[in-house]
Amino acid sequence: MTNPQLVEQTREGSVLVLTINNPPVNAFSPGVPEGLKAGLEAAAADDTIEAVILIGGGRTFVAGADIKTFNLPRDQAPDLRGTVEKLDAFPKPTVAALHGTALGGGLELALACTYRVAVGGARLGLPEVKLGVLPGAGGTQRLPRVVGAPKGLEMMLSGSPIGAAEAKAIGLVDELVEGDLLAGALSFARRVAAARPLPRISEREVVGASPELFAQAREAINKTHRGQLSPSLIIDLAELAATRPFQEGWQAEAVKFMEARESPQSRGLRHIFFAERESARVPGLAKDTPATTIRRVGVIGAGTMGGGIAMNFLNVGIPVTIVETGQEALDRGLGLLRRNYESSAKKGRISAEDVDTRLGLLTPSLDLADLKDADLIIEAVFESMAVKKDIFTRLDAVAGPDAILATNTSTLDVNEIAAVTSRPQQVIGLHFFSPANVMKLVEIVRADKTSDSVLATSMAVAKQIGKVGVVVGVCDGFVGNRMVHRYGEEARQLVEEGAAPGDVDAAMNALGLPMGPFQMTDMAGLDIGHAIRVHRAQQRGEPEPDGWLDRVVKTGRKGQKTGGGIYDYDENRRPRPNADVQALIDAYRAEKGVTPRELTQDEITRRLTATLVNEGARILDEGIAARAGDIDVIYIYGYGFPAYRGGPMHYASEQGLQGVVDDLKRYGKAPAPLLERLAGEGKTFADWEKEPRS
Ligand code: T1G
Repeated sequence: MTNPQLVEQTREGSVLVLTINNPPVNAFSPGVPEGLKAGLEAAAADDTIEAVILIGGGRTFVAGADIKTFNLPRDQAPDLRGTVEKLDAFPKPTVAALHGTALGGGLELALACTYRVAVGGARLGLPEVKLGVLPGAGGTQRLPRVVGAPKGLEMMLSGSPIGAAEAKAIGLVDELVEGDLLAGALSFARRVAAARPLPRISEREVVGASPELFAQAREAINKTHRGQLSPSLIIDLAELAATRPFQEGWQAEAVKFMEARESPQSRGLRHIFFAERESARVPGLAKDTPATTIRRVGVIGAGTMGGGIAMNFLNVGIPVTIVETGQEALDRGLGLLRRNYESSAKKGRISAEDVDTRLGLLTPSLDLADLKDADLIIEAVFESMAVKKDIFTRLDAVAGPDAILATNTSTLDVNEIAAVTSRPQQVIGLHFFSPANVMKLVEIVRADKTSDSVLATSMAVAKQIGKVGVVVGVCDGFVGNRMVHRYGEEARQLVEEGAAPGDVDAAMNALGLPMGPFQMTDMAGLDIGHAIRVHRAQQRGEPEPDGWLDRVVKTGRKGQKTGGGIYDYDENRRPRPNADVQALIDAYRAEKGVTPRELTQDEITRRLTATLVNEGARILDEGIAARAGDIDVIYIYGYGFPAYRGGPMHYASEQGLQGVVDDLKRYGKAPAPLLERLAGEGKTFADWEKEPRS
């Protein structure tokens, strides 16, 4: 199938320009290889054509292979390797003209061209590792031949793009173009049209390689990419590029690419790639819903959360007025903010003038009335409904008529907060995760009366400050905290039955979570979790919780902040079991008449993941989350679930939902009705998402 409009041929004197038009990112979709093939054949057949330019139409060069085609059988996927081979063998100079992004297969196309020119804002990279695959169209063999083994490994293992200036400096780009890219590329092409022999990257040697380099790289990925497949394959291929002829590495790359592409890890990462973008589509919210521009932000509360939230806006140049109740708390908050920026500057993440610029946008205040000009006001005070209601009542009287009033509550009922104002349609929840200036996730809590415009503005603001905003409904704990509450309950139950806290954490570390439930609790503070459990018990008229962990809190061990909680910590904050805690657990089991038993890592992992998925299914059934992919995005970005597992819901679908139901029943838990139905029908959550909605 040739789709001529996907690749447009334009004659510019003795140069043929091939423009790839496949919006929005010129992915290498079906039709593109055919169009390029037709263009190259036309150029080869016409002696008056002396050179060929490849350029992207619209906002970018080719942003890579079309990820949507990864599930196609190999022979139906767009033939990127075949196109690269045609370019590499082409008898006339080819020039890749780069703007926007040349990523993955896009950069591989450019590397197969004779030359590369770019405008200053172009970015070049091989991000395949972020999708659990590897550069499969020559990148592992050509990049090291251009930039050397160390830089090639760094780019392929990090997946991070570099700018055009750096690319020029390391020889990845032959010329930087000022002004119009096509004009610059034409001028370059005419200059090199007669140059022979044509320089071919495939004929070059790799510099900077050594057995130590590859050994160090293998050592490093054990930390940076623990448990992942494609990084080690990339290192193997880079080593082949340095030690074997091009064709051998080229062939080996095709085999290893397919191995990676078929891996569950790549399926998980590709699921999240699309789920994250899908989560930006809010059911029932028209895509063109007007979002208002946020020019000034107010933050109430200068504690850890308030300060972190403020930083997000200061970082993108939006002025913030931050309000506290007393000068001491305000000064403490400002001091923390300054220290955070100065620490980033010391690490070279920002410049010294950034520190001053950002702090220069911050206005401290002790008076809510100073928020009258703010377009968005975010309350980030103590997690008490009474306190929040008081603040929103006072805010209602001082905030501008169109201001959005947001609460950062992590569990409380946003409808109840909205109800104390005269403008519930302008009230929303923006649940940031601590540390708020670092964690990418924001749960956008849509209250019953939140207007579409406020919702659309909140989604736009989340993107503007570099966050992943996921819309959730109002319930206790929304999505993430509601799931983690159940997960914590099950984790404590596992200990009650006989597992040591360290066993439970080790199981989840093995699954790929950087922190297991008890490591996480020790970091957050045991007293925080205890207070939430007490609050919930009071709300339900139940007796105060008195589980083994509640008893640990009462001994004064509150976690890392008191030097120890469930664990003791050495000078590197490595957790070690504490004998008194273990004795308390033993005594608790004896008091409950529990004879401790051995729990395998497999049982621990299955029970904890089943618990997460079961609560996730209930959340879907109640409409608190719109998609299982939204829950996966939340649990990856908010709670450290490994992206290469695709998130809890995708992971369970891959394992088979019937197994989850069986696990729940085996350990006495009631499967959520939706989970049981899907399992019974042999479906996955992705199938559920395709079901018509009533
Ligand atoms: N394939 C298919 N669709 C893609 C795509 C891709 N490579 N990249 C983006 N999209 C869609 C995306 O889903 C969204 O769709 C729309 O384009 C805009 O994307 C053989 C195997 C380029 C930096 O990993 O990093 O080449 O939601 O919202 O913020 O070696 O997209 O509108 O329906 O992200 O401006 C390697 C992935 C592939 C690049 C632009 N390439 N993309 O960011 O827009 S593997 C990548 C990005 C490969 C070869 C290997 C970003 C972007 P929708 P967006 P953006």
